[in-house]
Amino acid sequence: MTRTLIAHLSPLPDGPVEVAGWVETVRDQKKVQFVILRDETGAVQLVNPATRALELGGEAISGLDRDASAAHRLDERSRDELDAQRAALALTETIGGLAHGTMVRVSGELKHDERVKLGGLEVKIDTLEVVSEALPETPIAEDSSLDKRLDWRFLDLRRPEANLIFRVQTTFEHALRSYFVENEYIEIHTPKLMASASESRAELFELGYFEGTAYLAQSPQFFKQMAQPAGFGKVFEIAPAFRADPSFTSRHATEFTSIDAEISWVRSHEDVMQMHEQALHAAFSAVVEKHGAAIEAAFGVSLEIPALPFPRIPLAEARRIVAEGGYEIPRADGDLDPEGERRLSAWVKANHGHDFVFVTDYDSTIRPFYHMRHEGDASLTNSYDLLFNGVEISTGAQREHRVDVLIEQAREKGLEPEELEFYLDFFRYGVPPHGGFGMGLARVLMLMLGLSSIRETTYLFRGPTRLTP
Ligand code: AMO
Repeated sequence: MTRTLIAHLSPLPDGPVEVAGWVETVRDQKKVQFVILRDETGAVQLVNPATRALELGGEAISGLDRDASAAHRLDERSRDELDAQRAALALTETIGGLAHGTMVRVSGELKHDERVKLGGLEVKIDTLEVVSEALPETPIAEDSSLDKRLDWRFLDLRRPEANLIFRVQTTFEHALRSYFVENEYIEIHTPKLMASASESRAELFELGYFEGTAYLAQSPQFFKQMAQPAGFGKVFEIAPAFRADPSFTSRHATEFTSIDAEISWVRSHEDVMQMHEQALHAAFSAVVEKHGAAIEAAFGVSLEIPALPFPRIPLAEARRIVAEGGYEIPRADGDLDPEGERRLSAWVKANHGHDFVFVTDYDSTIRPFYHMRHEGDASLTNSYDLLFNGVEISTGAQREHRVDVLIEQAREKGLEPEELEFYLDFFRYGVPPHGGFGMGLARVLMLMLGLSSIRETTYLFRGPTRLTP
């Protein structure tokens, strides 16, 4: 018989089934034993009516074990019955000794019974095979700290809520990929070993590379832009990015999955935002449809499909809104800080009923050299940040594609054009105007599910003091 996933038991008729998974709890009531068995899809109650085994089998077997000739005299029927009793007794003993986490394979009789709280069904155990034993003491409990849970991430991930996070991630990523593929984007895989920085130099991981030095890619920025003069038109990538960021906030990791897109022939950052919000709309629709009810049950979040278009607010106005709300951001001409982002999002929710907001037209002083500046006002850029439920999840922009302007802007930011020659070459042989965005996957999931840290929504978190497991 093949194994049935626990979530697939419910529609089956009463009858023989095989299930496999790990033991969550054992309730040994002596006259009857209950095991809660869990697999990747759910949990089911197993029952062993042990009474018979203990009362009949125990005595008869021990009697016969003492008197071998009596056993020999038994007729075939009695011997079969005795074997069955032996097996039942062994089963009862095995169940009594099962530690939490033990992996078992079970065959038994499925029975629908409305009185069973867990899913209205149970499986009466015929055979139970211990496939892999667990140590008796589990190193983490429900109330363990997040850090301790991360030490034992493989056990932590057995929680149904953790499992759900990564099912949601799968659906979200799949839907984004489908959006891109349906809209004729090309998927690219850019190298994560680089000869230079692509974002801030301060957050660069350096490593020995044969006789020289290499850097871990902070973003596919340069290479997704390269696809524009390469004539690819529209590209996307979902891949790791690395930042030597020493901060311990709930939203920063040293390695994270970045969702990047870049498209040709944009007229401004508005075209990028439209593509960005449509992709998110498609991905949220898929998540709400597939997991809306489970997310509500597990996290108490009633996830909504974000209405199109998302609100757009220029940074200067965002600063005003936050200031009028009584909060002073650390630098009046700087970016919003986390508290400023929270306040702006709350204002947007109250005034536009939206969980997302594009903050647009950042000052060129706080944007990288490759962002295109406003025509006629070089102090502002054709760029945006996307906030979701009070936190930045993405940065996007139209890029500067005129090589002379690009060189000038690089110099202004203290970068030597010689270091960027390979990148600058992209702009010397014909390049369409273009733009794109980068978005942190774990941040989107954290905010979508109302969780407090990207450590929960990253399969294996990497931070300044965490390189294991
Ligand atoms: P930026 O540096 O703003 O832009 O990054 C884009 C998005 O990536 C996520 N992110 C992070 N997530 C976890 N830990 C980190 N340390 C971390 N750093 C960034 C955030 C952020 O909004 N090249 C540009 C994008 C572009 O213009 O296309 C860039 O990397 O969600």
